[in-house]
Formats: sequence, C-alpha cells, structure tokens
Amino acid sequence: MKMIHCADLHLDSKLNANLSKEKARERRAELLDTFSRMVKYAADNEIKAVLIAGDLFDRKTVSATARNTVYGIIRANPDICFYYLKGNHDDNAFFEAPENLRLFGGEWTSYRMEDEGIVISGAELDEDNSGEIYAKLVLSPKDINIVMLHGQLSDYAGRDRAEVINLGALKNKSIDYLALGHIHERRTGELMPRGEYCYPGCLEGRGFDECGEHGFELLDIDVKERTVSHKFIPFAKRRLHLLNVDVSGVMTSVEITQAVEDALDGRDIPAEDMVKIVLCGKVDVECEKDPEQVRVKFERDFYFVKVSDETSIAVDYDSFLKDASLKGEFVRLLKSDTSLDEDRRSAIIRCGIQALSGEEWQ
Ligand SMILES: [Mn+2]
Repeated sequence: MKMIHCADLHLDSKLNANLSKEKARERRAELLDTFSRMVKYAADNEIKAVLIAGDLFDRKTVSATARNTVYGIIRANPDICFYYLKGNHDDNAFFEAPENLRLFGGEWTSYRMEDEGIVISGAELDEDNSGEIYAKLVLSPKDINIVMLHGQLSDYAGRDRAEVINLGALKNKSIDYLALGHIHERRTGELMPRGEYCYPGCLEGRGFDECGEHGFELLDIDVKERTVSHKFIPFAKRRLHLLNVDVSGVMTSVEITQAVEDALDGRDIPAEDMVKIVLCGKVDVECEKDPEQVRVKFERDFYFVKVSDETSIAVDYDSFLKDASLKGEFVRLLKSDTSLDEDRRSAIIRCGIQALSGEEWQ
C-alpha cells in the first residue's frame, strides 16, 4: 500500500520577489502543474492516498483558477483519497469539498482506510488547542497509525509564525509515521518507539532560501509486516541554486565574468533552473565591476539569473600615501577621519575613486 506525503505547495504564491510579472505568472502555473503531475504520478503508480500536510495555498484568498484547478484535479481522480490538513497560510477554501477530499479540524479527526488497518489522524493546531491537544490523541497500538500535523519543531527557528509541535509529547502514542508540514526543507527523524517523523519540504522551491531538490515523500506500507518505509522523490520542475563566487583580487567585470564561468563549470546546473550568483571576497577600491554586465552575460544560460554583489572593498592605503593626485588627497583625508568605521570608509572611498575616475557610481 503506497501513499504520497507532500506539504507546503504554496499554490498561487505571488512569486514577485525575484521574478518579472510574466515569469511569476508562468511559475505560478508551473506550481499548479507540478501538483497535477504529482497526482498523475499517484494515479500511474496505484497510489491510493495523498496526504497534504498544510499550506496547499499560499494566501488566505485563493484565486479562482488555483481553486478550480485543484478541485478539478481531485474530482478527476476519484480512486485517490486526498487528506488535507490546513496550515497557517491556508483558508477554509473547501466549502464545496470534493467527495474524495478528507479534511481535519481543531480536534483530532481520524479516518480508517478500508480493510487495511491503517488509520490517518490529524488536527489543525492553533494557539487555543496546541497546549492540550497531545493528551487527547488516543490511538490503538494494533493499527498502523499515520498522524498529520502542521507546525514547526521547537528546535527550528521558522520565519513564519506557526504553532510549535511538541515532538516529546507524541512519543509512546503508537505513531508509525508523523506526516508534517511547515518546514520547507526535507527533514526526518525518529519518533519513539516505533515511528518516524518527516517534513517532505516544499514541492517546488520558490525563493533562493529554498535551494536544491524538492519533491514529496513516498510511503510504502506493508500491512502484513506492519512496517512503514518512506523515501524522498525529487519532483520539482525547476531547482534554485546559490553560487558563491569569490572574486577577491579581480580588477574588471570581464575577470568577474570569467570567475563566474569557472565556478559554473564545476556545477552541473541544468538550463531550466534558477541561479543566484553571489559575488564575494575583497576587491580593490579601483576594481571596475558591473553586476548587471555579469547578469546579462549569463541570463540566457538559465531560466532565471540574479547577481548579488556582496564583495567588500580592500583599500591599499600605502599605495595612495605618496599619490599627489586628487585621488591620493581624497583617500588620505578619509583615512584620517576617525568617525568612520572601516566598511563605511572603504565604501565612500570606492564611490569617490569611481567619481574621480569618471565612472558611474554603483
Ligand atoms: Mn509553508
């Protein structure tokens, strides 16, 4: 008996932090399409249940397109049962829920799968119930118990406000698999005495804080042996990559471009992926660097490219010590200004040198 466990799809995200309006729209369509592909995977592989552990949608208000598409996909697959536990971004959008969609509420709700001895339980955490809800969870040790929750483990600093899941309070509850949602990277571990917990991570990465492989968890339940095994299935259409390029010592944008090219050579990044190039290291105050020129050079190689200049400036004060030019005078003046810290001083020096060299400020 196989099941899919996914979470944090964030369908209908705005996605406008990095992407242009057109690309954001295209990417939104892709997120929906990945959900659709996942359900097709379920249908093709005789998977009978899809667990969605929260954040199916990104916002309280869901677009008609996203809602109708999701309803349509669920209705078109009546042989698959969808178990959907809402997360902190989801609204109660399913007022006319398809028949094969199982929902949960603020108290524990359990669904027994026919003839399989498998029970799927879940509760939607909020600030009122999250304290005492664990004591109310009573499961039979004879069943194969799958429990769904959405929230963060206490040792993880989430960026969104969400209820904390008390893993300790879920021990010794006869849980075989704890299907979690909220943390966007895959994470799994032991849940004593007979189970495991798992965050599958988000189905598609959306920002550069969600780099690497994304997908869902495939559960294989052996009803006779009473075992639950699970493995990660990479499924995202595109991946995001962070490429740190140390450009210390370079003097021109051409050299920076070469350094990025060398760094890219070592990574096998497919053309359909998204790349953020981070320029780092210390560059000379007179280094001519134009991040936009670097971006334009690589923008056709990938679906999306962003260049972030995080270099700091190395000022070789000695080389200006005896420089009689205006540049030398300018550097000496700033060096003697004790009200400036080193970062600020070198930033001003860089702007000044560029201005004195007749270049645009950056
Ligand atoms: Mn989420």
